[in-house]
Amino acid sequence: MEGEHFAIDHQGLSLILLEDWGLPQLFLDALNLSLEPETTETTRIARFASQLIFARQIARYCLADDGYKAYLLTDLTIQASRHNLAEAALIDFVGQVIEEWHEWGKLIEVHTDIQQSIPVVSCEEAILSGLDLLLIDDDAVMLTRLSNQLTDAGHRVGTCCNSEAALQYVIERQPQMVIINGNMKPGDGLVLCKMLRISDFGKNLYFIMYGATESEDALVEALDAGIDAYLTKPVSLRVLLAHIRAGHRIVVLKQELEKESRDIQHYTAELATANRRLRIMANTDILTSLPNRRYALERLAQEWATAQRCKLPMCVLMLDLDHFKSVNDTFGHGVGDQVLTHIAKLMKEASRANDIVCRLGGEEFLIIAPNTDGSVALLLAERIRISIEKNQYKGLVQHQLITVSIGVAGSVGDKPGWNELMKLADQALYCVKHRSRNRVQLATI
Ligand code: GH3
Ligand code: MG
Ligand code: MG
Repeated sequence: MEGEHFAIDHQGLSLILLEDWGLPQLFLDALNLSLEPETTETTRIARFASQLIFARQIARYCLADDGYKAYLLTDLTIQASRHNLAEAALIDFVGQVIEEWHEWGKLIEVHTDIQQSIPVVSCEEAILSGLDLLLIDDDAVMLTRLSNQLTDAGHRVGTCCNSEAALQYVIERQPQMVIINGNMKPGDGLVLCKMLRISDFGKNLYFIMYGATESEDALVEALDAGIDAYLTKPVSLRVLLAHIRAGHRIVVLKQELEKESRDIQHYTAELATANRRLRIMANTDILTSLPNRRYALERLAQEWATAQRCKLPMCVLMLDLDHFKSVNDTFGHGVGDQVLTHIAKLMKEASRANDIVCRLGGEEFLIIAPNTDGSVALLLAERIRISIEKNQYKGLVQHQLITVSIGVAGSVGDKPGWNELMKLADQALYCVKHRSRNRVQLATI
């Protein structure tokens, strides 16, 4: 299209511009060569060109979303091994490139949050762009003739003269279709086909076999071994090309199906993450980030059941801030919120790792203390009370100290139940509030 309208395409234009800007000829030649189908040359320019191809592949990988990355990785790993880069080193290197690219993006104000997904190639487009074929025949004349004919028909053709070489080729180059002479060493082609069919990369290959035999048994054996189409010799090029086109449609459909399945996996993973986030949100108090009432009650029931099963003591602490209303009345609700967050942090810091600090609502908190008897729970409560008294929120000028009242209740054996335990801690708290405030009290059963 570019060529039709402007008599030059963007690649040709880039080369002219680079030349105009004084890029040395060696670089221009390598760049030019890197835009051609890959060669097996080993000249300095060809090696440089192959590095540019590799760099382009890395760039594509860096821009890809997770699904496309998985799709590109196999090819990238093969390329990396050609450049003596092991897979682990490649992953490290690519990670570093992505990181630096984001940093550069910030510096030069270029958006780097690009996520390209696998380009969908329609059947027609794919057929027009030709296939990567592997041709296997021990007859060198046949191999050359067919290979030339298929190349002329627009395909990229690799050739092998035995099944060992073919196996190696398939593993390294992953062609889309294999065309094999069924009359090489007896059974050779079928063994190769069976072997590839059980591998991940071989199961999607399209196999065409041609051979001299016309027997029904041989045909059935070939199809059972995983061959997709069988042609009898002499092979008509027209019929072979028609089979390749039919096979190509299947190859493309399989690729599309695989992409869909990868997309589904991707969305399922995203959904699972979203569900987990939702679950966390449903159990978390938005102001203090502590577990909320819903979580507190569920967890209390669980911890109580564990304590019963393991015959361990456990305690709960009910905490209520003293005269908190006056903070809101004096400084406003916003400051009140900040004080609540500050105190939640103090409670968490003064508790042990196993204690579960929750916000029940308003200025009321609950701490579940597993494997803790009453005397230890009283020490914990006192530590929290003192911490809140000592570490006042800065900014409450000329306000009475913010303090907390705490009721503690414990259970040993199966009495009292977890409901009762909460009620007892609440009653102990009520007693503190009525007698004085800024105290802790253990409930009596
Ligand atoms: P007492 O010592 O008897 O517990 O007195 P108090 O003022 O703490 O208790 P009361 O139950 O009368 O008032 C609790 C106050 O807590 C009322 C409300 O303004 C405040 N409060 C409850 N939830 C929030 C909140 O999410 N943010 C803020 N800023 N204040 C809250
Ligand atoms: Mg209250
Ligand atoms: Mg209160």
